[in-house]
Amino acid sequence: MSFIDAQIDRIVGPTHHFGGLGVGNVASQIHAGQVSNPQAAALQGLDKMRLVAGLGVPQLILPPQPRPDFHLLNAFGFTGTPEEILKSVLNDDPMILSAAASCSAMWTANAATVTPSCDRVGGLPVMTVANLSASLHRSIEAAHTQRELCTLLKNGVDVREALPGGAPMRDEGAANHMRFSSPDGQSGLNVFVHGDGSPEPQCHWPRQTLAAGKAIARSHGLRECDVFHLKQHPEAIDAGAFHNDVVAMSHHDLLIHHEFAFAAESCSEIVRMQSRFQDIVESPLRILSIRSSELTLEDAIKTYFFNSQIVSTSVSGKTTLTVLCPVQVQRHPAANELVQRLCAEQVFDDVRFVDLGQSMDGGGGPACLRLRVPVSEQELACFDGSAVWTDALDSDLRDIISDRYPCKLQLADLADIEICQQALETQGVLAERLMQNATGA
Ligand code: SUG
Repeated sequence: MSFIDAQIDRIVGPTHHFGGLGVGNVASQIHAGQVSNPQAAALQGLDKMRLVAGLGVPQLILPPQPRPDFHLLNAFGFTGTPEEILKSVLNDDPMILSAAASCSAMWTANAATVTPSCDRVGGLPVMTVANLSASLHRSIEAAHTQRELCTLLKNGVDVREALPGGAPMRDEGAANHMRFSSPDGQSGLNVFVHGDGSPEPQCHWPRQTLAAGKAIARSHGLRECDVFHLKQHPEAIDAGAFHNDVVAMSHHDLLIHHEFAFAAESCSEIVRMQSRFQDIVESPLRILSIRSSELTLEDAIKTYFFNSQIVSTSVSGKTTLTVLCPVQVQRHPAANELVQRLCAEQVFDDVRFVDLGQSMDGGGGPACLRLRVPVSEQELACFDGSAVWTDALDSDLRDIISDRYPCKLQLADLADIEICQQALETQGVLAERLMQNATGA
């Protein structure tokens, strides 16, 4: 049986704005307070989904999570009519308004950690929803994400609730998890990446803990010999690599990482990983460490080179690897040269450049915008059909977004009841259109 990576993306919501809320996230902080374009953000996301679906990769779509989240505002003591609540939260604590209206759930690589059935000692594929407890605006995603994933994946995947425990159990999902496998997706090794522990970064709080990675590995029933824990390089975290997928990309038997992605203490674990891979897959794990002389850490973070999205398709036994890079890579001489070199060396068969400017300004590139779920064909067939990308769905979603989304938004606009009501209604219209998809509308 072979396994293919289904990709789950989410439509960016109509309250997309630059709140500067991303912990240790340089792009989010640089763009804080700038005027956003929610309509462009949502259309850019759909462009990427269309590209991926067009390559023959299963593409699934989630609607935006409802924002602003009035339950959160009530829980923090803001009461009265919705209009009064919005005004008083803007006056008292604008950061809370920003968190309640954040569309950060668009970065689905942070939705969950996924274990396919073939990596487990027995049973269904399993997912643990990420608690995202390093930041307020992201921690409010988990409960809704769990309900959505349960509906989407029906009974085909055991979707587990987020780890309890708060800060000591900080978990950011698949952004800090890599899975290596044979080209048919079988025989997986699972690598969890954390940032805590000595030596600690000096400027930014590490978002993922070793304890969280260990808890997920245990509860997913992974074989101990196939689990590896790597530590992020503290300098990478300090430079703005708040997630591992900002400095490392992985697919099947390929790991491409910046030389400063992992702490020196992780070297022996990487050696153990290579040796285990060779034992079970009977071919080498291809590890390409990119030197700073080729691409500095700063430029890697600026261009999000390592956040490129790798997808593969297999036709008559021939696998084609396509890499979707942000246009920032194409525009940057060293990063562009690097991807062209990797194509010339046939590490990739093709490169496509995608303009995700609105997401990039919040610190999310192509790979942040998708959750990979390795599934067999039978498992995929059990998923909820309403989320499956189709031409007709794409076209209707674009119409709704073009008609109803604002093209300019700033934090103060989110205290406007009409803008918020329109946003909540639009999220309902998008969810409704997705639901009709199951019936082939
Ligand atoms: O968690 N940005 C997100 C970006 C997530 C990127 N995901 C991966 N690397 N997989 C974050 O920092 C910015 C929100 C704001 O600034 O309003 C934000 O949450």
